[in-house]
Amino acid sequence: SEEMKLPDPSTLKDEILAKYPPKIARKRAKSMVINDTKLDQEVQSNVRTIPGIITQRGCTYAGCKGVVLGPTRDIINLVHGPIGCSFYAWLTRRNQTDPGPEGPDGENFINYCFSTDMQDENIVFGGEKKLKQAIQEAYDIFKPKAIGVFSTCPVGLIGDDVHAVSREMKEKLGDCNVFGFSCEGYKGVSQSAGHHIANNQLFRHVVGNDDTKPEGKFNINLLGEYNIGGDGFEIDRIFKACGIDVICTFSGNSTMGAFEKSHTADLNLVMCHRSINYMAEMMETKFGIPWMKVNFIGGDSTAKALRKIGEYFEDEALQAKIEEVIAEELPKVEARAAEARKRTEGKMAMLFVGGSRAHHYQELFKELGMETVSAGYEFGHRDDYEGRKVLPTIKVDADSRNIEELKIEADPERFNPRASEIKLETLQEKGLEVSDYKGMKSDMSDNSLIVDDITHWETEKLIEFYKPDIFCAGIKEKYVVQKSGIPLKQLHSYDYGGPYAGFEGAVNFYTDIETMLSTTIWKKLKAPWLATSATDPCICAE
Ligand code: CFM
Ligand code: HCA
Repeated sequence: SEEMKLPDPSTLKDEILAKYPPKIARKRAKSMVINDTKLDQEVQSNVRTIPGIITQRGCTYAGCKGVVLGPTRDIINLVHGPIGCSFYAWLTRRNQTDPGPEGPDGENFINYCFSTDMQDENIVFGGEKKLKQAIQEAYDIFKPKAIGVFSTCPVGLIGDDVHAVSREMKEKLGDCNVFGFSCEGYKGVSQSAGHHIANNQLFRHVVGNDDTKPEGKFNINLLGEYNIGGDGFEIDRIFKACGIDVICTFSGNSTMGAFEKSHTADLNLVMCHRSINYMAEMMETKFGIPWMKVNFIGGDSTAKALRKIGEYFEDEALQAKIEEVIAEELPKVEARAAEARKRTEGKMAMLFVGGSRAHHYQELFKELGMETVSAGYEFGHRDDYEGRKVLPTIKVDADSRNIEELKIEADPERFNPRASEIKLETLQEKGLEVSDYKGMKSDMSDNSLIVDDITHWETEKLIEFYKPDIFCAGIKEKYVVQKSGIPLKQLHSYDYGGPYAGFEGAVNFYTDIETMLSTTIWKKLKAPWLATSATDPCICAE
């Protein structure tokens, strides 16, 4: 498709900033970048949200308990805190599960909501006793393989030691792995700090506990895939067709057993880099497993990711099989895109989501002939915008504060010989992007507007300026955006649709977007705040 010439958003940026007090305007200006792909522009990110503005962000506890550990079936995730932290996080993320090889009776605690239900008394006199009782009770009823204890804000404030309690209970119970997370909501500036804490504890307490060697020929882990709307199932289907064995997915539909033997894989594939890069790095250092960034969002990206895996293993039979799968699947995807494009070509999209999807999903819009005029992450870091080239001395990521760094040393006894044989440089010589990756910035057009941790005020002004054809964000944004006449696609939950990953996912996405863009209902809506009277129905006349 012809590249669209985007309008210069400088006046928009000025107008937005003019409303803020000077100090805040200065701060927000650094998070709003008018993209120029020729320049090395810094996008300010991973800094504290300004108190008083409406942010899309969530907390550290959400990133740790909800995002990383949430999708694991057979661990009991016990929240130490007042009941609201559990109740309002109960089954709100659309990570899907299947019963697993053990069938419907296999362990699956995901539907439960476990909490110590702290009361005033526990805040005043301490909650450790109550936590011990809760661990004991959960163990007696469910006999789980593992219990994770998640700290909410008050726990850090009153000083309950979840790690000491977990150690004591692990010893007492004997056959249950109990470990804690200091993931108090305020520990970082967003969910991002919670990812890091989750990675560290999972690595320290679980990964590497089972040395059983895999039987397959091409053994990989898929990192940063959480099976939202069944994405992981679609990717598994493709891997299976290619003859690639998945030892463990971090952490969609995962089990403790899979985590425990994940260090026996030959290669780590990283899908959502933001949430799980720490695990990839630690597994590379300790077990010699290289990692590479992949993207299974979009038909072409999926094909590209598969080919990269084929190249990595340097196996002709595998590469032939991969080509066979692509030849079978991709034409169907392209045909659907071509059909949908009749109604989507030239339309404008905006994406403000999390820490990776605001980038990955631009690919699908591109395949629909659409232009992303503005995008940003809720909690991405600089490398998610600007990309990272691996030069051992340079690490762009300054990382979250207050986090105890995990010291890891290489374990020569358990180094994966096949994986470590293939050196990083060799892979880079072959042109494979290994341990480095592109950020959002280089994939966006000049003059597009990148906004980190977008505020509600900025959202309204952007909509007014661009009048985009579709806005992508989450549940908090959905209805207010739709009331202003713009359809909103949730890229967190997929609005009960999906999968959107892989080949079949791309087809689903094209159809859903085509439908949303073809309906005329949005143009008939008038925002309630523009109502002329109390009885105005807020529907525009034909
Ligand atoms: Fe990674 Fe995610 Fe995302 Fe994320 Fe999330 Fe999510 Fe997301 Mo919601 S791990 S960064 S913390 S891709 S829960 S599955 S949709 S904000 S863009
Ligand atoms: C989270 C989870 C969330 C929220 C989605 C939303 C998800 O950040 O705690 O705001 O609609 O994907 O479920 O990102």
